[in-house]
Amino acid sequence: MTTFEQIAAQLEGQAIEVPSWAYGNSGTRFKVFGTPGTPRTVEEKIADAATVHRFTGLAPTVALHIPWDLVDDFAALRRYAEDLGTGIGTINSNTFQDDDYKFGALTHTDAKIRQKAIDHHFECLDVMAATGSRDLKIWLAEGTNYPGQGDMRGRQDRLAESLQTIYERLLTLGDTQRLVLEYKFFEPAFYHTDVPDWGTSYAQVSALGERAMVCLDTGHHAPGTNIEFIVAQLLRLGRLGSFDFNSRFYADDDLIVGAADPFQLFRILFECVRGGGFGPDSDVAYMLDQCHNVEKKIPGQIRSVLNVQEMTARALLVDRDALTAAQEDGDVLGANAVFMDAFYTDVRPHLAAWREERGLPGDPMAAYLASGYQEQIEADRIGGAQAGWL
Ligand code: LRH
Ligand code: MN
Ligand code: MN
Repeated sequence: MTTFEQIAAQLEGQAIEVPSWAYGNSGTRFKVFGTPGTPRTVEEKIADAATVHRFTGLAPTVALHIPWDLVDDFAALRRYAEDLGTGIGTINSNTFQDDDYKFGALTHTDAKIRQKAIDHHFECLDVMAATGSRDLKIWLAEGTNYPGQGDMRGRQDRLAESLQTIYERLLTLGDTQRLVLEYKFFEPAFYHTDVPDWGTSYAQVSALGERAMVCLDTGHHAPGTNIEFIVAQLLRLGRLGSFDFNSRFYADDDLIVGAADPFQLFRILFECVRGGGFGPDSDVAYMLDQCHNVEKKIPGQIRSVLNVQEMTARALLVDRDALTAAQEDGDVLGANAVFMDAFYTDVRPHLAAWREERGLPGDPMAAYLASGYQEQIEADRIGGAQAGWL
């Protein structure tokens, strides 16, 4: 049995990026409930993200979404974030809220519309140059609702061409920047989606070059999909760029990661540990892509990053030698027991002590709730903004 002491050092430096949009008001198409204390500006979202990091030590960067988080001076925004102890991470493009993109953006048949969408990505690259961000993340809302509505094959070809143009410009930024292409099997298009699955994303990014990767959003699969298998395969192929973590009961619910199915999160993180997708030598970016419809947002984010940390610790606890031995012996139940022993280990007391040793609160949630920050923002911020995506 592996002990917590044996794996503690590997938890050092774990980073889970938080999304700026998690701090805005959100809901469903039926109702958006306002939450007292909701940020009114990008700066206030960043201040809240920095607060999550201050109490957990787990979330050193915040992802931005353009144009939701558009400001005049991104270099100044970067300094503002750094002064608060956080950094600006992934830049997300947005081609899903403009009438011109009703029938496609990077796949559109009209070259002018395609160019407009490409230019938007160039603008995102300019933002990255100012913020020092590594990753440009692209999720496309493109597809069709009816058989025959579009030429699926032609759309793939145009997508490849548009992505190539964006990728070539990205390479001029420096040696480290990456393009990360996210897939989603449905919504807002329902008959066909242009990047519906990891295979399509993989095919598209492989054609671009080494610095183009796949983003796996845990909410973007059909029910019952073995997501950890996809993780294993993408790591094997060297193309797992990043995670958008969240959890789901039905579809793209964007609920707190690890809330609906902690065991699935454990299995995913085990494949990361197993396949070189975790630790200082890994380039895989761990991010949250969540919204908090009815709960308070900062506590929701604190709970989320702690869930990832807890399941990471449990995944590290799997006795890999014992597991391999049982697997090779054909000891079906023995192998399963090794796996489950780690999953059922309660690491929370160990993690509390681990945090205290590092000058962090043992119970970040309690410390946040006692800090007065929530009361302060509820008093100060009147008329908080809605998350941009609704
Ligand atoms: C699409 C998505 C994508 C967007 C975010 C707001 O469903 O997961 O990552 O950028 O939601
Ligand atoms: Mn996502
Ligand atoms: Mn999503």
